[in-house]
Amino acid sequence: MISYPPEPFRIKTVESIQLLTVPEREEALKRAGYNIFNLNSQEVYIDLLTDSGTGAMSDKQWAAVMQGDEAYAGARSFFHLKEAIDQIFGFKHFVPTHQGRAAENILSTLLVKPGCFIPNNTHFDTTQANILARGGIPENLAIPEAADPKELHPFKGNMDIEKLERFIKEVGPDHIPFGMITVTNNAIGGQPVSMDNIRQVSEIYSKVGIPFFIDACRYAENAYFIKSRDPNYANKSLLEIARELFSYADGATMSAKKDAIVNIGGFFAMNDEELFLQAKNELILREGFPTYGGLAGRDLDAVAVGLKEGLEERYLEYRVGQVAYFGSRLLELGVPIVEPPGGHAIYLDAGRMLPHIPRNAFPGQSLVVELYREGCVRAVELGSVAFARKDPGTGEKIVPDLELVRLAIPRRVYTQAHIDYVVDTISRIMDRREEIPGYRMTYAPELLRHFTARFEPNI
Ligand code: P70
Repeated sequence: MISYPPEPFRIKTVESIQLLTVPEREEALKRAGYNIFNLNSQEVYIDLLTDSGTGAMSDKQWAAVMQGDEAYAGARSFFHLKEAIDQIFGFKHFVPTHQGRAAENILSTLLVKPGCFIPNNTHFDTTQANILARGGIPENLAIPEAADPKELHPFKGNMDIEKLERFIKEVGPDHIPFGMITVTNNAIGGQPVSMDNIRQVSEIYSKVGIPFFIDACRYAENAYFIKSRDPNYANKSLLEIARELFSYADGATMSAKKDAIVNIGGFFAMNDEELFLQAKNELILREGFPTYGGLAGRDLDAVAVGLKEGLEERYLEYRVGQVAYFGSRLLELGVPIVEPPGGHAIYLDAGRMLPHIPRNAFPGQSLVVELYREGCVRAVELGSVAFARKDPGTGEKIVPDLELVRLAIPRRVYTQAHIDYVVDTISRIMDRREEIPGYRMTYAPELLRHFTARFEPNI
């Protein structure tokens, strides 16, 4: 078993959590239509649904909140955020947004035309949906290793360079209004992208004049992996690594709810002046004035401080170490997970864990239900429920390579004892896994259906 550095912080405020009885959990599941998004958080003991907006803010962030400037225009808070974004990201312009998907919405509204293609290593749920909602076609071009949960590639989030070049040739650069890359690659295991890969992707896009945007939610965890896995960057600071990473792009969409450790916030950054002017107009229409963008001034201040804290090396060593510890404990028990563990979560391979459940009976969904039933633990399905979709061109059904269940670790929230509790829960599920039923979907919306679908056991 590996160990990880103790928390580089101490706990100042606590929030109590409670463990429901098994019959109470059963009741809650039925009422929720077997979709854990429909549970009340009071009904959950360890909540690993997401690492988004669920982190614990620091005393410095709370102090910054108290200093928020709530002026409608030109607030001091905006300039605090600008200073942090200038320092870390280095793009010429940005607009604050209330969260990541609002940035994606602006980008898609301005640039996606029906029938165009948007390549990415792997699109995550809201990126994919925002592109589809505007009639675009999201294209996933991750390296083949990404589809093999046992492949120990150090930068498994990479884009397949040859596939990207071929794809651009095939559809033509005129049909690609922009290209993306997601750091870390969330959909396939929170896996990092290497600096070399980002540089190569950037060169390919810029050769043919395609603007390149980074989906930057977990850029700090990605920077930490680059430092620890690429000897060329071992002696660089994380700030230097982040700055180099963004220097290859024309802009970024950011959900500050991840690596900026806030409960709400995001931004859309870019170098292009014309795009900035259009983004500001779109922002005013839907989010708010360009110096607050759908947030309160105090939120902007919390993001400004959080961006810097999220990039601290001692914190990231603990953070990535905690996830690695969780993964190593599960591997010891023979639990099939995506290897190596990523930056923010452990992904159970439900397809391998529950081989008796066919894909059309949603093994991932089934495992999510069992985690709650067995341990009052909440996780999320990232398989055929979250990612299956119709190809807008051919109408063919596209299913993801893997049936995954993600146990995301909120930042600075849970201790090793909490992780150990979840490991014990999973171990008990392993012991009775043959008896676990599949599910039938009784309500299935077209886009982002994992959030609202309903299910019935399919026994
Ligand atoms: C998550 C949440 C958000 C996200 C992301 C990437 C790579 C953009 C966004 C959008 C979404 C989620 C999934 C399951 C359960 C709860 C929440 N990811 N790009 O947990 O950002 O949420 O701020 O609009 O991961 O991974 P935002």
